[in-house]
Amino acid sequence: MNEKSHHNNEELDKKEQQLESFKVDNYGKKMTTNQGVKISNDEDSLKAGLRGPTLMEDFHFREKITHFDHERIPERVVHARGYAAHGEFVVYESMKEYTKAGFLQDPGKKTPVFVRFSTVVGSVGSQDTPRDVRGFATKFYTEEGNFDLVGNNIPVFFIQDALKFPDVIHAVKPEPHNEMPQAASAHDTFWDFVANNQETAHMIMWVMSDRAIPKNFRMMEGFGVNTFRFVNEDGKSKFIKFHWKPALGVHSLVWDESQKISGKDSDFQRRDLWESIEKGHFAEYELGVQILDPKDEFKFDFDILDATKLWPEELIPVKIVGKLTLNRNVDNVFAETEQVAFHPGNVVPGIDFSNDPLLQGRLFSYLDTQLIRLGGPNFTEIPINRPICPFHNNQRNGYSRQTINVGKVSYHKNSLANNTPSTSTEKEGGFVHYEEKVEGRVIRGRSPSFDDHFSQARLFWNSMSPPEKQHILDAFTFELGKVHSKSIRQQVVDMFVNVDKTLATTLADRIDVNPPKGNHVNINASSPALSQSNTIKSPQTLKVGILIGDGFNGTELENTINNFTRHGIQYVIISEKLGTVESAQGQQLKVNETFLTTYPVLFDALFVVGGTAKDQARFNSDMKNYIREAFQHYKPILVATTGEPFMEAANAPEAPGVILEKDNPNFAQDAVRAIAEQRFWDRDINI
Ligand code: HDE
Repeated sequence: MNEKSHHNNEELDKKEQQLESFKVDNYGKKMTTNQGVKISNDEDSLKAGLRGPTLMEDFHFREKITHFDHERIPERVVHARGYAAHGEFVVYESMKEYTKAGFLQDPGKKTPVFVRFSTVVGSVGSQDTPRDVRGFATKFYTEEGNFDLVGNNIPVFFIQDALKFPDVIHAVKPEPHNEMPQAASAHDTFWDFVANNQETAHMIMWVMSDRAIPKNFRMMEGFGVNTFRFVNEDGKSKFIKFHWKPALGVHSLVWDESQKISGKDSDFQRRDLWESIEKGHFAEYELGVQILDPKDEFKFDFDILDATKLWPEELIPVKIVGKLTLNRNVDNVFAETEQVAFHPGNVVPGIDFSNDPLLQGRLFSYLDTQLIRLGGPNFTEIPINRPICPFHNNQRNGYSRQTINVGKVSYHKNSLANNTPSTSTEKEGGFVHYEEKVEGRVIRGRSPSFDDHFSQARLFWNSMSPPEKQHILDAFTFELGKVHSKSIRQQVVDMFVNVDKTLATTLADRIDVNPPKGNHVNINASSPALSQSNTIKSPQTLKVGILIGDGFNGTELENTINNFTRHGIQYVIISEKLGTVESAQGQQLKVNETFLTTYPVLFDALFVVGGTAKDQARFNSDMKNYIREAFQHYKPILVATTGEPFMEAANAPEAPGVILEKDNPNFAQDAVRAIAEQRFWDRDINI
């Protein structure tokens, strides 16, 4: 059994057991070719003479090199860079009233899941922290077949009709003539698309907000985006939207930080997920659904089939259904994460589609893309994609078929096999599509109910806290500052005046275009659920960098570290060199990182302890740089009595979120509270 497993001695769950049967461990084995022939020499190719040419008959060489030459498969056309983990989903409360989906019937029922997180734009080797949408795709291995919830961390989308998907992606990907910039929307073609396709307005507000630079995968929401249906045993249907709510709240990076992380640790978010799971800090999210009775379909000032609109939670509450826990890392990233094939069309009885034209197009695209990416129709046989329930049909052959179907019947209906495999009635669990009444003329067009592109964009803007608004303005300024075409910059300003006049006017001034004419749409409503300032704040799993030299106060430090551990806070000891540092009282402390191997952007907070060092001048300068960087990213900075002189040297004044230990009987609580707060936006960072 996999040593990393979370199960200890419990029975392996079904999916894990299934995967187990495909695992191969080479440890201690003899090396062979793929034909099973034992290999005598794996260093030298077969030659005519020791200094002569290599021979064609070297089958070992040919097999090894050929296999290597074919190791790559096409990366996903979007969401190429991703990272995944296994876990389980547990139902809190029966959803029987709304859906007959088997995995949602019984409180406590567990379903194995596989979740892949991703960025959208960058290629597979790009960095983890660009400004981008994050994918949040979940495969539920239910007993009635696989259900895939293929979502994003932003609840709306750029476009309303799937026919435009290639256009938005072509516009945002690196520009074709020079393949730049990688994993970035800050370039002409993207903003040209935005200004000329104004249905993008709402999504752009989200992409310019802190949502597009999440701190890590564990601290972001997920959304199904498209409208789906629940259907219950009586055939009654409701419209629904899916949500994932992270247990640790929604938290983001700051832009300068996220750019620096791209260089200092381009694997930042995958590392966070991997290490958290290895340490037993499992990622947790609650599944929620917004449920809408079809009789209310036309009650709102937006169309519920329009994927550029969200359903404000204050109007349609999110009902919490169950909990997702990611608790096991993959064994092999290619076999599992790269080969997993998600598809919003993978549904089970009780879940069905709506006529959302974006969803309808997706229902074609995912299956189509798997065929090219995974090399034919047999990708459902790849271990990570197999359902845990039995599967039988008359599909046969194709590239790399694994199943050896026995018998001569591969057609329906038949008498030779007693007309099996046989279909199932609805009562027996057969999937029967919801019988929605549809009427209309064949028409290539869009419903006028999709026409309003700005009301919800403004609702989002109205819902932001002042620092969040500032970040949005700064993001627009950054992105458009990199757009060379003045005409595009002007078009964007003229577009976003519809969302907010001050935003567009300030932006115009910053990017050298004319102030916009006109005014924003007349919407004053806001939705508090959209602001991250209202999110959960917990110190759990946050990481403190302890900056330390020799001669620190051992008791003080021990108390603080013990207090961190009590609150689930992690810490890393950073000093001038690897080895140990020694307290004034003679205690030794192991150093985990040096000023050179890590960087303040990789921590949630700093604890400035200070001390003496071999190269004091260098130490002082490193301390100063670390403190200034964390200070400018609004992070909590805790200061031991021995650390105060370093704060002065860094010109980091007493400011919100700077917590001094000296003469402070409440230091322990203050420190934990500050760490949980994560950012102190009211700090003046212009030091
Ligand atoms: Fe996707 N999308 N998408 N998408 N999408 C793909 O499928 C597509 C959309 C999402 O980790 C592709 O296997 C179209 C919305 C995620 O493997 C492709 C449209 C949402 C992932 C595809 C959309 C998503 C994908 C590329 C417009 C949020 C990664 C590789 C109608 C609800 C899944 C692949 C993973 C991947 C098509 C829009 C989420 C090409 C045509 C909206 C999370 O099939």
